[in-house]
Amino acid sequence: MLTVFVSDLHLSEQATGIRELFESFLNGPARDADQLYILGDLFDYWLGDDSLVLPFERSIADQLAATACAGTTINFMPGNRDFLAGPNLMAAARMRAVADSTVCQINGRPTLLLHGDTLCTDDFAYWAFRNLVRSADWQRNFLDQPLDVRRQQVETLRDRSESAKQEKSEALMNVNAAAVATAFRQQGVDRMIHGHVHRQGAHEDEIDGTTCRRWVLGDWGRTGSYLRCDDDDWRLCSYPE
Ligand code: LP5
Ligand code: MN
Repeated sequence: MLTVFVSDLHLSEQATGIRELFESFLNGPARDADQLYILGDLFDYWLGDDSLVLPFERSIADQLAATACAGTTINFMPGNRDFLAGPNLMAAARMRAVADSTVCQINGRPTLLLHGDTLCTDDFAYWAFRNLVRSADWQRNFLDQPLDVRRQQVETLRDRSESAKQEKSEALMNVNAAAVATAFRQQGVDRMIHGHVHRQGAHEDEIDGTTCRRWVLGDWGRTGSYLRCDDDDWRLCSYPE
């Protein structure tokens, strides 16, 4: 059994290098795997499933569907940039939707999977923003607007988010240790995988006398980052190696 995990690719029409890297990953390590998990922020942003009419969005969905048809089960968890991904994207890309903070059996081991933003509990400004855009009313109003208006709003939001981040410390934008411990305790697991913070690493924390292991996926740039899990070895890898 081979399972691979990625997150934080931030695919966009402009970032052609990452698109090519991901396409080759889908035809390589992902095709060799039984399961591919995408733990959020596959897209730089997802404006709603009606964007599947656009050539870039459609081509990514088609590439994912081709890998799924070749035999890899693809599981998609939304991130803070693509939480508007809906059933039409899942169907077009032949992906299975997995909710944030779900315990899945990964090669027979119960493992908590998250995007990772919910572990960043010190970032109050982000939480205010998150609560707003995750409300059903807000999403309905947003999706009622034409695609080009939504794109304009999100471009403005990206600028505001980038300047807000300049004012925040690295520690504030990282996971909160108590939130990590609470997640392990509440879910009753000793393994966790997430992305979002862009700090690839494997961590071991002693929680209530149990060694808990947490793998953090890296973001994609000139190279890709993925976690490769076979039955007895879970390893963070670069792509290409
Ligand atoms: O994404 P990343 O890692 O760079 O930064 C995140 C947090 N920022 C965000 C914003 C997204 O990056 C923007 C793209 C989302 C597209 C979603 C599409 C549908 C929604 C459309 C909304 C118009 O998530 C950042 C965190 C960082 O992670 C680390 O955890 O710090 O949070 C922020 O920077 C948020 C700011 O602190 C507050 C933003 C204030 C803007 C308020 C505008 C409200 C509504 C705007 C409507 C036009
Ligand atoms: Mn994210």
